[in-house]
Amino acid sequence: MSNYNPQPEHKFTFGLWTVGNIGRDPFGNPTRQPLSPEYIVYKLAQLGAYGVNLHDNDLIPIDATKAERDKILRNFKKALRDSGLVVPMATTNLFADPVFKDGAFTNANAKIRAYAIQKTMHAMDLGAELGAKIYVFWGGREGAEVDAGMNTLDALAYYREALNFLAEYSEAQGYGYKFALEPKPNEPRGDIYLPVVGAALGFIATLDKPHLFGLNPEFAHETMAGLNFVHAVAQAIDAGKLFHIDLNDQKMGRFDQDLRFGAENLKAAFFLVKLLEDSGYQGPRHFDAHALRTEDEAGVWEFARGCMRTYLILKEKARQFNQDKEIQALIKAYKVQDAELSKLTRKFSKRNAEALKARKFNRGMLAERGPGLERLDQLTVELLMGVR
Ligand code: GCO
Ligand code: MN
Ligand code: MN
Repeated sequence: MSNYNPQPEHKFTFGLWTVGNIGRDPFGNPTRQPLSPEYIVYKLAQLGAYGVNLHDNDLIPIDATKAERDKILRNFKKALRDSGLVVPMATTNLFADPVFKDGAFTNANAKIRAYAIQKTMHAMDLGAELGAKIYVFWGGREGAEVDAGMNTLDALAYYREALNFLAEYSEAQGYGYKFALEPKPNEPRGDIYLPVVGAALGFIATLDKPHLFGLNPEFAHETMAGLNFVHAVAQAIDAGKLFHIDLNDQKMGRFDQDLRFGAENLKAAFFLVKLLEDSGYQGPRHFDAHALRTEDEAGVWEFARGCMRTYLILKEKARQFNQDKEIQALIKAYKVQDAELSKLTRKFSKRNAEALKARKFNRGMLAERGPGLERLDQLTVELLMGVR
């Protein structure tokens, strides 16, 4: 693995919309030509990716006729067959069309809510036809700039209704989807509902079929909110809810930058890769990012190669970290063990509680010891800088 060449077994995926990003921003026109879905599929396969993901309208224009849809789908499926790429995840574009300007599932207009559910059923049909087993809900327009109109409790009730409906639809059709909610604090809405991983986890518990729902956390999104993405992912894993992941990078507190994985917060990227690898996460490693607007097509493929290469380099660094004798000795010393006390605190019983209450602790002595984090962190940094 020393050449860090991506292979399908690494399960790297990209969205059609990521490498296909044409470099439009709120202030400027596109800087790149659109690439056809088939071309993207062949290029990604050449680079060693495992799969490609899509919104319904990345592939099928929103106004396509049945005949147009069938033709596009035939060509796309041929590209998948020829290249060996798979489609593990599908999703719905519920944000681009002006009809969704005030929300889709949470729109105040019952007609628009119904249309959003209808559009999602069609998109689920499409995803299932392409073999997708993970279905992402990114509620980009589910939010508000002002709270005068929508009562947030109503919005949450509408959201729940839609997700419950669609979960039943998936089961009735035998699609076997696992649904992954993707939280984001803001952009394009001033405030988006279910803004962070914890909020989505709490909401899932209120759904009819919570076991079908999990998370699709994105590096950039928690980071925009100034939160620790690695901690958020750990919480999703701990809850058995990490169904998918959007890898990219981001400066804290900025607009959604969707930078190349590892471009900005290398240390956080390292601990994220280590968490994913150590925890045995089996899902796709999806890069939801795009090349800088400054780049031409060559830059796009450099970007894609870079995301995968950085992941593999960090995976190798995680392996080194786990095998580094000095680092592991410091971690061992950091985690002070006490078998007798752990036995008391592991599970409540009257006896344990009484024994614990009777114990004398030397608080002063306990507080005196430095846990050695400066050395441990410096060794981590040196390992990452390649001098260990
Ligand atoms: C964003 C989002 C989107 C979603 C995508 C899939 O950039 O704000 O991450 O890219 O991931 O629409 O639902
Ligand atoms: Mn994003
Ligand atoms: Mn995303």
